[in-house]
Amino acid sequence: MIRVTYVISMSVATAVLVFSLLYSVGQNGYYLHQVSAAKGQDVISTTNRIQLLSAKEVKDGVYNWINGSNGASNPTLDVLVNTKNIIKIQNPTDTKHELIIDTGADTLPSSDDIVPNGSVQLVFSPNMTGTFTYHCAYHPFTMKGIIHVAG
Ligand SMILES: [Cu+2]
Repeated sequence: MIRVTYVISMSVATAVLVFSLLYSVGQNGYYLHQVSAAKGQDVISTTNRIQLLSAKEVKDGVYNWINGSNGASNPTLDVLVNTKNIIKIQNPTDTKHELIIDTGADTLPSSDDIVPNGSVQLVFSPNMTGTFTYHCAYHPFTMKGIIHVAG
């Protein structure tokens, strides 16, 4: 895991995005999805926490998520509350995948489709701590794990 810390000085008096998704799809550019927002918070520093995830065909037609740093299958993801947690996902397989985080929100944080040989960055900024699950939309029984949101 690579941890990049930098300070953003922002005077956001009106609205702070607390659940937001920012992801890039290959060379196609960036998309911003706002899932929910809270008012009246000032963000004076942000720690970016970067995790690497990859899809892998572990046997014929069976896929797992793999920790890009240590190779663990369907790893537990550790993210921080009120933080831009960047999950970089690579898909070297020949089928598409979609990472979905089961937060219980009306709109679940999602990578959208990650095409074969594609890569996506999912930026997950949770506003509450807790333990959630994540899964692949296409392989929910073999590509799934736990995500901890710590304070
Ligand atoms: Cu999948």
